[in-house]
Amino acid sequence: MITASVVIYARRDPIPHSRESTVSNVVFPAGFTFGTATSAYQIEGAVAEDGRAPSIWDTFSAIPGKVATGESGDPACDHYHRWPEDVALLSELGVSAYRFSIAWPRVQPTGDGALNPAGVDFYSRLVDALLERGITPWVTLYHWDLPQALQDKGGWINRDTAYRFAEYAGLMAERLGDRVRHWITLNEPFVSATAGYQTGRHAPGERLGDGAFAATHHLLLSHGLAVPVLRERLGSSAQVGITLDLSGVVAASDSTADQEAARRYDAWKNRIYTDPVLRGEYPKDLDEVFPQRPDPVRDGDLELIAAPLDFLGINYYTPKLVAAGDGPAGADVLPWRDHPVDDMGFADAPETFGELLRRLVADYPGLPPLVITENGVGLRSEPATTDGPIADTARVRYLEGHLRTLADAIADGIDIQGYFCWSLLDNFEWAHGTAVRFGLVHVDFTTQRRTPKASFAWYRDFLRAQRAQHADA
Ligand code: IFM
Repeated sequence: MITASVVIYARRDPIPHSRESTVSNVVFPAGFTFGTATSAYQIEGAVAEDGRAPSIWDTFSAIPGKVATGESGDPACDHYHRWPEDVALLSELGVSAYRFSIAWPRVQPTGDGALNPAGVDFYSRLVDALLERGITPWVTLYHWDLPQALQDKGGWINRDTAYRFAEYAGLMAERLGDRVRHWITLNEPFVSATAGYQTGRHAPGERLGDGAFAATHHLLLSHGLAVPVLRERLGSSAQVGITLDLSGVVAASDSTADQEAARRYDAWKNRIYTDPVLRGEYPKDLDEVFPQRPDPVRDGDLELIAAPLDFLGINYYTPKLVAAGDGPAGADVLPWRDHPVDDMGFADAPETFGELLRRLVADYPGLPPLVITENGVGLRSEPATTDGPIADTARVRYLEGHLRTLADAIADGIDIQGYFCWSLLDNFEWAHGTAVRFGLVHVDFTTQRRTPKASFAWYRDFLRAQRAQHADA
């Protein structure tokens, strides 16, 4: 009998959804971090400049048909050249923090050996510019852009990649640790492992079936190896965490088949990551999810993976409605029933976010403080060009609802310390190319013109109101 989970097994009636909800009168705790987030491959471009070597995403997106629009991450938002403009936008937005990732192949082109000074300088300048404007940098070390040279040796299927990652993490801590206190090892290892090595939807495009579990384990191991290295190089004031993408899971019906599928999907999507990181063990139903898996787990690995964290990063977007089927873990994800935002499959269902947070607290005693490291909505319907601010009211409503839910969770005593909206800019949305837009700022990918959307103004005003309420207190 599996008891621990963050899943909602029961079939539910449509979730009541208050359209009147507003966060304008909610005061988050003093010192709460409000930010926005991006990742290197999705915004930087300049993939062949200043010594950067190819990543798995350069290789993958060059294969016809892998990215729906035929694009790659070059130039994306050309942030490598336009970063001063983007830092100015962050400043205008009024965020207290900015989460960005380091492109491993820019700073250590082959994933081994000495750093590339030109690549490191780029991030060093960015960090300085943020600090000058009073914006705290939060660095993610791995957001999916593995050096191709490491993939040529097996990528995350090869245990050695985990050791290479810990070495890279230590080198970056040496270079930026005098100014950066907040470090995230991995972004969404679930996506790296399953989309990259099980379903093949993402780079490197492998379809290894249950063999993908080796990638899962080596990603988690890389995190476990990097944590003590970061602590040793950064000292006691460092804040070190990992970011997991977690979903509320709802069974599509009361049938035993759908209930069991929801449980397996929850293991595959959530618990294969939360259980090792927070408890030092894989879930008991792992055999059902990866029955033919290799066994890459060695003595001592799980102790490393469960090293205490300063925070757990959570990326939350949309709940999953799950039925028995032919997909991974014997489960299929159906379209969410209520409040679809558009045809991208996102649901504006903030209550499921609150349920997820509460279940985490219930299932994992000693849970570290939580930071929402991504939350936002992707829209296919936004235009490629614009003459003025786009009225993205669906995004504003989504953000409002999720922030309200967060405030309620904090009021209930859940230790949540930060929130990062995904994303500052429309960007390269992986296999969707630039066809799906997540930004608070519209990017015209032909001219690279940036135009803040209505959601930018809304978030800016919300942040101003938070500051004013604290100033008055
Ligand atoms: O764009 C991605 C990001 O890279 C990781 N989290 C989910 C986002 C939206 O799909």
